[in-house]
Amino acid sequence: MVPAVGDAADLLRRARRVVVFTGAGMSAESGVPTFRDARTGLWRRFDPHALATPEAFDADPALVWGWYEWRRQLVRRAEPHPGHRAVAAIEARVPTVLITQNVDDLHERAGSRAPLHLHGSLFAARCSACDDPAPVPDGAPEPADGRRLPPPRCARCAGPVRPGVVWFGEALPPDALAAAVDAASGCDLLLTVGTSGLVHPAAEIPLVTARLGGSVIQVNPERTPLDPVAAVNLRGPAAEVLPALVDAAWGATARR
Ligand code: BJW
Ligand code: ZN
Repeated sequence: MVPAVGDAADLLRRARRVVVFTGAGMSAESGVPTFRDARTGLWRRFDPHALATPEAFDADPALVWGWYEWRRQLVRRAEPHPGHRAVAAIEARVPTVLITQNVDDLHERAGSRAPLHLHGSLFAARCSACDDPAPVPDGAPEPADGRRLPPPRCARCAGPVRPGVVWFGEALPPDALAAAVDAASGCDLLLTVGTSGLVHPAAEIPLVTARLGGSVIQVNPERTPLDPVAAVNLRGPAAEVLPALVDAAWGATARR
């Protein structure tokens, strides 16, 4: 059993309103790379300034679109793991709001109903000129990582279509952010999973709960800036710790 999982299970069992807040580490064991991990993070191999800013898209739309198409196809091949299903099991047991920074759809595919996607989605796209929603092409030829692929053109104004994700310097979707702050303010327990807690304003969500007297449980194999606000730090991988937590709270049948 993961050390301290019993303490965390007590908090979870007693909670009346829960927030689960996830980052890239949540999907790591499904084979989706994180951003900042020292050996495998995307930002070790790719420059965020050249790929994840509006200026980068304006300068080289085919480079940026090709990189996102590569990531989209990687996610399409990935499968949710037992940690994603454990989150859905928590939702089935306690009123829960799931807030994710992830742009993949693994929570949805594990049975979570309506995650708030603070940083958008790989499976949404819109015109970079007129903002009209645009379809995400299905079955595009897979570009190797770093290979250019010209973006589709907007049906209304022929502007280049961009990924529906939130880049550095861009505002988060206001409705999702407001709902997230609301949920973090009103919950008695927030479970933060697999985030480095470095990217703002999302990183402030667990702090909102802690400041208002709610409990924070953190699941992460590494130390993060959120360690001091967490009542319990569960140092292990999401795919192992989350099922162990649900089992300890309600028994193994809760995950079926
Ligand atoms: C495991 C595990 C396992 C591994 N199990 N765990 C205040 C202070 C300083 C800077 C700023 C500030 N406020 C704003 C800023 C600027 C900037 C920012 O935060 N910069 C910092 C990096 C310094 N923020 C912004 O620009 C934001 N916008 C903004 O502020 O707009 C203002 C505005 C207002 C009004 C009008 C206009 C503007 C936008 C931020 C957008 C972030 N976008 C990205 C890319 C999304 C698209 C894409 O996917 O390509 O979002 S960056 C990237 O980081 C991605 C992630 O969602 C985000 C967070 O990363 P995350 O999820 O925490 O991943 P990692 O890799 O950092 O950590 C993984 C963790 O998992 C680690 O801890 C591992 O140990 C752990 N782990 N395996 C459990 N198996
Ligand atoms: Zn357009």
